[in-house]
Amino acid sequence: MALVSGLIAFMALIICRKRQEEYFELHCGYSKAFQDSDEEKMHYQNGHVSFPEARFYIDPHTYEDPCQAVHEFAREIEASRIKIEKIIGSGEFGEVCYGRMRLPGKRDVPVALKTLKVGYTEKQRRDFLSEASIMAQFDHPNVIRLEGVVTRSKPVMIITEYMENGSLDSFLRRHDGQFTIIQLVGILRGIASGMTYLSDLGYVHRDLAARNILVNSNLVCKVSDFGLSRVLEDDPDAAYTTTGGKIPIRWTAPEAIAYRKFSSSSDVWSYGVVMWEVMSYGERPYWNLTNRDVIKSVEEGYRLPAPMGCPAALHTLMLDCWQKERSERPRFCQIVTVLDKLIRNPENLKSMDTLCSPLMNRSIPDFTTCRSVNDWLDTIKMGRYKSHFASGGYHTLGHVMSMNQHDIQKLGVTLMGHQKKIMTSVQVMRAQVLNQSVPSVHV
Ligand code: ACK
Repeated sequence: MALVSGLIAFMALIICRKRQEEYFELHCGYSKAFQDSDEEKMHYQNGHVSFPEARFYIDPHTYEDPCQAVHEFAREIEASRIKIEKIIGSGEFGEVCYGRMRLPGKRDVPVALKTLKVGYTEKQRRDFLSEASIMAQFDHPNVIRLEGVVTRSKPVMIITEYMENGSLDSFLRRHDGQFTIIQLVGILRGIASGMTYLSDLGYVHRDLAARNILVNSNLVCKVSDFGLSRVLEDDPDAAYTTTGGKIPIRWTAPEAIAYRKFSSSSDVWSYGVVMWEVMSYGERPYWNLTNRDVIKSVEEGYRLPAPMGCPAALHTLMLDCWQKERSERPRFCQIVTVLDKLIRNPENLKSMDTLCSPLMNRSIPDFTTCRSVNDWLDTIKMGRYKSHFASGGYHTLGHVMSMNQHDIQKLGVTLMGHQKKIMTSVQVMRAQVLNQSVPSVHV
């Protein structure tokens, strides 16, 4: 009798626990990973509550009061500890500033301050702070770090680490051609590592693009721009689709555009576009094609060509990220592995031969239509070297076509990326003029 009643009590206990777990999963949107001891083990570290064994991030919108979420995850910082020094940009909710933060017993640190503009609605405040609730749950060297929030005084602020070089797209444009391929692969590796961490936590970014990656003074790249409503209210590249959603078309996977199937696999597609942005030093994906044409071209199977000087191995990885079938795309952890191998064996980055698709040929300018050396330099966006060519005595395209890499160096083109770009287009022009087949990958 004692054995039977013991067994019944034990089973009842198991059933109760299971029900409780199901309830939490259903109502709180997070799983057992966050129950039990994990909750007891949370502790504050920098601006975060840290979860030693966290497996999933908690969507703050599953809280009845999302403001409660922010206080649960993020540390409140007294406004008197912050000194705003200058405005560095603007976001959907207000200005972004540079400032300094001094915490008791610590040296002051540079910080970025996202402010909520005056006259906000309650919904705006909630949406604004939801980004902090999400960010506070992350702790990875390639994900922007939250220092804390100011909510008890105005302006309401989100305080993050300061990234000296700002967003990646404009950073690359400012430094066109100035990095080695290995440095660029290092940048890509960092972003893939941050995304591996986020996807492992079950976080789908939905707006991964070079403009949403920040770069610090050591060239470390960190994924930023979290939150849910910000997808995609504050993204100038987001456009309304026929289904009413606002989506950054050029960066978004076809299934996410067509029926809003956002997943880590659609983030991988966007990552492929980020790779392309990085290797082309911040070129606009699909150039001046309209959004409608981008959707149509991608649907028809066209893919972005390898940027000038981009190793074939990297373009192949991009093409893998742009597989139509999302299950065939690599996972972020696999992307990290591939990039690590390339960093360890840089000779694999030497080949420029890659697959060719019709859209790729579209990217080859027709140099036979260039009327002068200056015209040609403008076409390849190397107009800054006009005076170098003129003073080197290169006044005609015929003369230019006889150049080799050494001649280009002698003109004073010191950046390796620019030398390659110019040399490649000289080779292509030569082939076009001689009516030979053009090595598509080199352009
Ligand atoms: O390209 P930027 O200088 O980098 O301009 C934008 C601007 O604010 C609006 O978003 C910059 N920004 C945003 N967050 C940070 C940060 N944590 N550190 C440095 N700059 C930032 C971004």
